[in-house]
Amino acid sequence: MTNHWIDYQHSDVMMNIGLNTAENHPVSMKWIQKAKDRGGKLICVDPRFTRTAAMSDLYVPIRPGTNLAFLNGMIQYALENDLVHHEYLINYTNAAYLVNEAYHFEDGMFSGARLMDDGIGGEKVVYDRTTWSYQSDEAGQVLSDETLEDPRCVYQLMKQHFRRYDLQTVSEIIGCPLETLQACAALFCSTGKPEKAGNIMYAMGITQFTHGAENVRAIAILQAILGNMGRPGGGVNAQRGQSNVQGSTDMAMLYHIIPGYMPVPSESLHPTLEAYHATSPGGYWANRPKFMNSLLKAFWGEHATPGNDYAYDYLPKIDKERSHIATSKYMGDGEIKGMVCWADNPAVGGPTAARKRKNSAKLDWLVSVDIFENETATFWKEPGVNPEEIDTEVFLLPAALHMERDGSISNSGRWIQWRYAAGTPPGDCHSDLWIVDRLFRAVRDAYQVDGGVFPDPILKMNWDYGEDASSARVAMEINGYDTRTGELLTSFAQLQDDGSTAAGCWIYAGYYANEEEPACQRRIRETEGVGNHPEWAYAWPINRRILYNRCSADPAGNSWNPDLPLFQWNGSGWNRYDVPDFNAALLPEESARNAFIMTGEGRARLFSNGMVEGPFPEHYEPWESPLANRVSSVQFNPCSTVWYPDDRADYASGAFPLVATTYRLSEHYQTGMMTRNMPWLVETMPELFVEISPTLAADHGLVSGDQVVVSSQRGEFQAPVCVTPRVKSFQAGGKTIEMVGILWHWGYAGLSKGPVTNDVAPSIGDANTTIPEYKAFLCQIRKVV
Ligand SMILES: Nc1nc2c(c(=O)[nH]1)N[C@H]1C(S)=C(S)[C@@H](COP(=O)(O)OP(=O)(O)OC[C@H]3O[C@@H](n4cnc5c(=O)[nH]c(N)nc54)[C@H](O)[C@@H]3O)O[C@H]1N2
Ligand SMILES: Nc1nc2c(c(=O)[nH]1)N[C@H]1C(S)=C(S)[C@@H](COP(=O)(O)OP(=O)(O)OC[C@H]3O[C@@H](n4cnc5c(=O)[nH]c(N)nc54)[C@H](O)[C@@H]3O)O[C@H]1N2
Ligand SMILES: [Mo]
Repeated sequence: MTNHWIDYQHSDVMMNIGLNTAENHPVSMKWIQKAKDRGGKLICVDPRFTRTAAMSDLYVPIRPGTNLAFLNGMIQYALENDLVHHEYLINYTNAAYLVNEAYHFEDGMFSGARLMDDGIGGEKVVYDRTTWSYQSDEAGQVLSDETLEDPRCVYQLMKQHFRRYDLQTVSEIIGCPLETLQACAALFCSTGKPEKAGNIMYAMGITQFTHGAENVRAIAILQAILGNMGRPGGGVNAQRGQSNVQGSTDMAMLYHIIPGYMPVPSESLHPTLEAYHATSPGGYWANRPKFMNSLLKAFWGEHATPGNDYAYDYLPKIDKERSHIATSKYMGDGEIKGMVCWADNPAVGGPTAARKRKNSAKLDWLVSVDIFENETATFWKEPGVNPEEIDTEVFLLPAALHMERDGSISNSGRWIQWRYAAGTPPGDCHSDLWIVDRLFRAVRDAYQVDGGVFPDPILKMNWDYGEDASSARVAMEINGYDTRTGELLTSFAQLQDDGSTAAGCWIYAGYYANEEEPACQRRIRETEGVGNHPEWAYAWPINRRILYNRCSADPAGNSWNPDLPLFQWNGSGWNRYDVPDFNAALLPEESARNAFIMTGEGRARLFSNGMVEGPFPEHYEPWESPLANRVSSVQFNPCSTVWYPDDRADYASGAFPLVATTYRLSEHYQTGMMTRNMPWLVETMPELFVEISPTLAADHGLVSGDQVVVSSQRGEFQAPVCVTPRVKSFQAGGKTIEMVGILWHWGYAGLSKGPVTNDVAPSIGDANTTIPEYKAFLCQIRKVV
């Protein structure tokens, strides 16, 4: 999130897209309501009429998997009707920059396309991104045209690219009436006025697609051209999911990053520390060697020295893709022998989950660290499976609940807040920290006694958190310290690359700086200002509440919205309500040149070489779709890896004519372990069901409560139907397309049991992140008689 929940109250228009705020993030609804009370408008873009839709001023139905056509349509509308924020565009984005003459786009493909081996026996498009660059003069200075008239400037290339996404075309792709789309575009693009702020919030209905990352990028572009970034009430706001998923992502839960969003070192790209540092991007990232060397110092302490490249060789290097989908595949191939499933239940939550359970049987051992005995831990006794045929040894380590331990939690708005234990765990249960500490020490002891192929990374690890693993000691290590004095750091600006500092996660530097009263434990409410509450908890980085906040004021330093000043230049300095995301010692005109400090050019990138599929977002259909791509001959994301080619249904066969999408209920949580074991929640929502429209029900002779089998190319399950007008068919591409809404909270463990619906979901993912395409695939239903 660039902003935070409380900041929603300042939005003039809020777009809730691919997200069901009212049911899945109910607390944030309070701040949406506050904005509405002040005259703000809420738009809800969703295939279903959700409870969020019921609260909105405008509901926009959308065929699952077509967000990019919709968002590109919004961008096109803003460009075509000149609703962009001009001064912002010229000063804070790369709109005026001239692009390499060799860059081009034709029929769904960008320049540089090459068909390459995908590493698993197939092929995919991997772009050579050389032409996705700027023109520069002999001195290396980027050329630009502030009149925005040069045909090679980003702005003109954008106009060319997005021209194909007129609202009529978009309406035919996404299945939303043209008038609704026009009303939506006019309302949201009204925030292009300098004094107005628009906020886009999203979640899984944006990301869970083969082109999910491009959806997010399109949101960023739309927000940049309307001048909505860095402003109170604006921003690109991902409403994060699991409690502390923000914190765990910051700490490198994802396979392709290490703490603080640095890339995981790869064997081929970064064989040495020097090679790793050489790939540091420009902008503020030029400081990455300081963050990295400090991280290595935190890991290996006195053993990390300039002489051994700060023990860089101890850090494991990635060899190939290790995403969720990939890992399960390699497990099935017999390459992976053991798995630790820590607070994870892939037997229910993973795509094509039956295959994941089958692949688990190939493991020699499986450890489940969990508060319940979930489906993953009991895969060997799933109904229909014979335990005698499974050799996997399964260990269950009982964990403590979050209420039974202390530590920090980072919320969607990046606020790191400390929690205190409210009880002690029962029986043999222990906190996850206690378990990981004991596990590490046991492994270290084993290495000490038995030796091993490469014991140094374990034996020399800087690991001492006390007998019972103190979370405060871990927090201080993450916060960072001076390695000579042990003094805690107060800011990441203090980090050095010479071994004099250590820090477990550079963006967290300062959150635990004062041991007596750590910033993340503060609870002081703000009495004036814009609701940033700077002394309540600690927002990373450096307690900054709104990112890119130089953009809240014009180049001269005047707040775009005088009624809501975040930064206002007073002639000699800034009146401020936030920590500057820019060099506040400079004159306003100077800092304005570097308003997006993390990018090399200091500007928001409307044209970028950062994504694998292209410099501009382009609509492709989901992997399985009922329609041919309307805007090009490229059917689905050509850069996605196809892990299981035989898993794809051919729409033309007629076997799977319906579109499936999956989503959540308020009463249940994820794979259901934490809610299907609660009698009162089971009582409120006792069993699985699927939702269909009255018209589809009529086609199949179904009424609510009838049992159906839902099938896909990959599997099937049985459930009762709920016939509801919340679900409607779509008129798109000259067809009537019906949808089946699938919940995925059930499994064969726990108090309330039901089929694992993810058995029908496809194991294909986004080309940048490999998040599975859970939200749009083909299926069929048949009545059980
Ligand atoms: N009660 C409850 N709360 C939760 C959770 C839970 O399981 N239960 N899970 C938590 C977690 S981990 C997460 S990640 C978040 C997820 O939060 P959300 O993203 O809100 O969760 P979903 O219900 O999966 O999906 C949101 C909406 O996307 C819509 N959708 C499907 N396809 C499309 C599409 O193509 N375009 C658009 N625009 N919308 C589409 C669905 O109809 C659905 O209403 O919720 C968190 N909060
Ligand atoms: N079809 C479909 N599938 C989806 C999604 C979708 O929208 N559609 N959404 C995806 C998303 S966004 C997510 S986040 C995943 C979620 O997938 P999972 O993370 O696998 O699902 P959870 O049910 O949250 O399971 C986590 C496990 O953690 C355990 N647990 C809870 N608290 C603790 C604790 O303090 N310590 C330990 N050790 N264990 C604990 C729970 O008992 C549970 O067994 O599912 C994904 N799957
Ligand atoms: Mo999630």
